This record gives sequence, C-alpha cells and structure tokens, in this order.
Amino acid sequence: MRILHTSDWHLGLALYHVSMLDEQREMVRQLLKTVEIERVEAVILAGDVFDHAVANAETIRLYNDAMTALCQRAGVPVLICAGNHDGAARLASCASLLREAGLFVSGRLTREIQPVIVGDAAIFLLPYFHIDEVRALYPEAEVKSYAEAMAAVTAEMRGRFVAGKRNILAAHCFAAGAQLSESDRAAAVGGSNQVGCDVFEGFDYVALGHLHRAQNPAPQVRYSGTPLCYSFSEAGQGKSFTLLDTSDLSVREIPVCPVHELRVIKGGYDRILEQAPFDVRPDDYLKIELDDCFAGLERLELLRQYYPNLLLLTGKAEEGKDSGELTVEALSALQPKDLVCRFYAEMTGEEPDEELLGWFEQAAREIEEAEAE
Ligand SMILES: [Mn+2]
Repeated sequence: MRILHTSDWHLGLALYHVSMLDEQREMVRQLLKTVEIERVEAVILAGDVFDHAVANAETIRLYNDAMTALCQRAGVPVLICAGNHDGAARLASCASLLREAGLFVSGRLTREIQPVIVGDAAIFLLPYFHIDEVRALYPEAEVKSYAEAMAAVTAEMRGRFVAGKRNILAAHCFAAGAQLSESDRAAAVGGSNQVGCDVFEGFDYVALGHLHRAQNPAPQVRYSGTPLCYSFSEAGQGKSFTLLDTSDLSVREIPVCPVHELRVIKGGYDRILEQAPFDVRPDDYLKIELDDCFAGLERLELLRQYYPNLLLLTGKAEEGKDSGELTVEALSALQPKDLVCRFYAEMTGEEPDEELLGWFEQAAREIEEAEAE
C-alpha cells in the first residue's frame, strides 16, 4: 500500500505580505494528481495545516476543497494531527462525524489514542502537545522534560500496536539530529522541545511534521518537509511529498513544482542591474543581497522594474551573516534574544533597534515570572 506523507502546508501563509494561496492551490492540485497516478491509499498530513489558528474564509475554502477532493472524489482517507500553528480545537471540530467521511483529525492529546486502520497500516495520530497536558494525563510518570513526555506517550501507544500491521506514527515535533532552516527557528523560541529519536522505537515508520526540510533524522523517522519554500533560507531546497510503500517501508520523494521559485541573488548592484534584463526567470520570488552598497527604496524600485516579485532587498550592512543553516543543537544554544534578532533581520533585512529589543526582553521577563509562579 502507498501512503502519501506530507506536512506543514501552512495554508494562508504570506511571504513578505504576498499571499501564497495560489501556490498552495497549485500544490494541492499536484497532490491530487500524485494520489491518482501513484494509486495512493491514504494521506498523512503531519500538522501545521494552517499558518494561523484562525484562518480566513479563502484559506478555509482551499482546505475544504482539498479534503473533499481527497476523501470524497478520490475516496482516499486523510489523517491529520494538529501542529503548533493550527487552532487544534477548530481543526478537530466535528471530528467524529468527519471520520465517517474518511477525514481523521486529532486535535488534542488524549491517553487512549486508538490507531486508525487503513489497509495494512495502523496509524497513530499524535497532535502537538504541551508538556503539562502529559503531566495531567500521566500523573504516575515523572515527566521532567519534553522528551520524557513524548516517551510516556509513545510507550502507551506501543501497548496498542496492532500485530500484523505496519504501526505508523504521525506526529508534530522537533527530533534531535535534524537540520533546521532559518524558518524553523521561530518554533524554538520559548523552550527546548526536542526529543531523541529513541522515543520512536518500535514504530515501523514515523511521519513527522514541524521542520521545513525533508530529511530522516533516524532510519524510519522522516520529515516530509514543507511542500513549498516558505523562507528564502529554503530557496533551492527541492520540495516534495514523501511516498511510503508499506510493503517494504521504502520511501520516494515526489517533487512539487511551484508556480514561482524562491531565489536569492547576491552580488554587486551594478552587475545585478546589468544582467537583470537577460534573466530568464524574472518572475521568481526574489531576495537580492547587495554586497557593495546599502539597500534603499530607490534601488528597490529600479530592480522591481525587472523583477516584479522582488520581495526583499538587503544591503551591505548585512554582510557577514551566516548562511542560515542551523542544527537543532546549535539552535538550542541560541538565546531568545539572538533568535529574535535573527528572525527580525530575516523578515525586514534590518537589525532590530534597542527600543524594540527592550520590549521583547520585558515581555520575555513577564512570561518567565508568570511561569515561575
Ligand atoms: Mn510546526
């Protein structure tokens, strides 16, 4: 049996104020085509279906159309575990009714997670959870870290493994050993939530969501990655759906072709301007990094004549920045303030000023004090 594993659609996301909804609509079209061509029998969506807890009407329409096309027209069950971006309660509304239609949504952690049986697979849906939920559900377990919380939950699931089936877990979390994109950073602010892959022992396949790069942090533990680039730090990363064959547990990547590629151009201003008229892909979503002068409105306007989708222009001040490649380990070593500075610089192309950082530090202190109480 073939299962299509995908995650982190972030429906409704805007990149520098440009809506990605048309890109996402095209991605869904390609997903439906893949389901048909590859005779897919189940789709796992491992969290962050939506970018915001409260999605707008147009975004919900796309979700609605996608699920209807899959469950009803194609007759393929869809299995969803909520991610940290999803409004879990909203996403899981009418969950028991929707099960009848083939849409399985797990919004909130419970202790009795029963697997969904599809063909030769028993699929456990684990929504993104807070450590306190696990402490409340498992009062007998001593849960001191997020990894211990995850261990308690997966141990309970192991007791429910179905013999003779492929026991598969769908979850939304940080697995140690994975490579991060800059865009994954925001998820790390406010605590170390990473778990070692040993907590997944026994599962035949773990379909993860949360990190944006497709990868295997451990054998049989897989991030499908986002189906589209959602940050310039992901530019050039081939995006795909993961196709799992349950007979031999092999995986294959099915590339997703975006309407517009994300691209970064680096170099001197004069040279970039000189070559712009000959660029064969002028409609790409672009970030231009000038290395010999400052960015500025005038230069932005001029470059936009050739590149209508130029979303971000940075200048010399940003020299010396790292490439944006981070490991989970390096990330956990970063202080919240570093994370905010990097995030701000990526979003705006500028350094945050002292006043703004002051506000952040004040807010962080208040949260820390509230949590200590
Ligand atoms: Mn996430």
